[in-house]
Amino acid sequence: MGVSLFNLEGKIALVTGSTHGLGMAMATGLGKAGATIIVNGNSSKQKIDDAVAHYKSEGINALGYQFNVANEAEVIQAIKKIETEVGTIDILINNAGIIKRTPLEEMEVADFKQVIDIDLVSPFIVSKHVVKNMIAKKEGKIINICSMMSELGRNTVGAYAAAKGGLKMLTQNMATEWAKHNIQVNGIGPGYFATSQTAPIRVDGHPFNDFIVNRTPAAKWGDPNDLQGAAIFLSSEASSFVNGQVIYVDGGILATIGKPSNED
Ligand code: GCO
Repeated sequence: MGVSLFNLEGKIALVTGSTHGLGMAMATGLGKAGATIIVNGNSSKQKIDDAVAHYKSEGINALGYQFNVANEAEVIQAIKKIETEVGTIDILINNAGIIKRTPLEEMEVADFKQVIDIDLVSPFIVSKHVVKNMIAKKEGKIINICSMMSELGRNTVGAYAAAKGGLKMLTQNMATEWAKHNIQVNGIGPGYFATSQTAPIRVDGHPFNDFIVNRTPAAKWGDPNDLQGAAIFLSSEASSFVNGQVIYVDGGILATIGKPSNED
């Protein structure tokens, strides 16, 4: 018992969407706990190479693989390549995702479907192909990045809420089906964090910026590094009997009804 409980030495972790933002923050946490990081993005090779260089500058062993998590053929090819060149994946964090902020009555069906495809179907696709070797090894960790919108609705993010609500239930079903293989599947639900994804609603003076600070008992936006502890916990021996749970790292948003703006 003790420090080895959280030690990820010798583990290989694939974090989708880990060239920036929350994915990079969580992958950095796993890397500093000893894991080798498989960096993924669907962007340019240069962006992935730059991200790998950043991880290495932090003393983290990292390798980059460009593939689109929504394209099953690309996923199959990439996982085969990773398993050949690096080794079987011990930890999978399904982080890659998009958001489209449009009132439902104005949203194009194609846009709605794209959000569902990337935020809900892709974690299924990647998990389906990574879990094969986890089942063979009788060991594995899968973490799905959920959201406040796994529990709550908000104006203009209906497609995203549908996807993230579904991802919470998919997490519970993956846990149900794969726990017998000593594979723990859980979720992390970030609150509101200062990232490029929230930049448009976080600018000073934006009504949403003030709203979130007031709605969050910790009275601030989260720092992406605040997610590292939950990611390490759910990737390590410390969570070997935790299945199907979503850990909300939200500064207390889901714990409260909120307060009037003139109240401290
Ligand atoms: C929004 C935000 C949220 C956060 C996060 C909250 O528009 O409401 O972008 O979706 O990004 O998902 O958990």
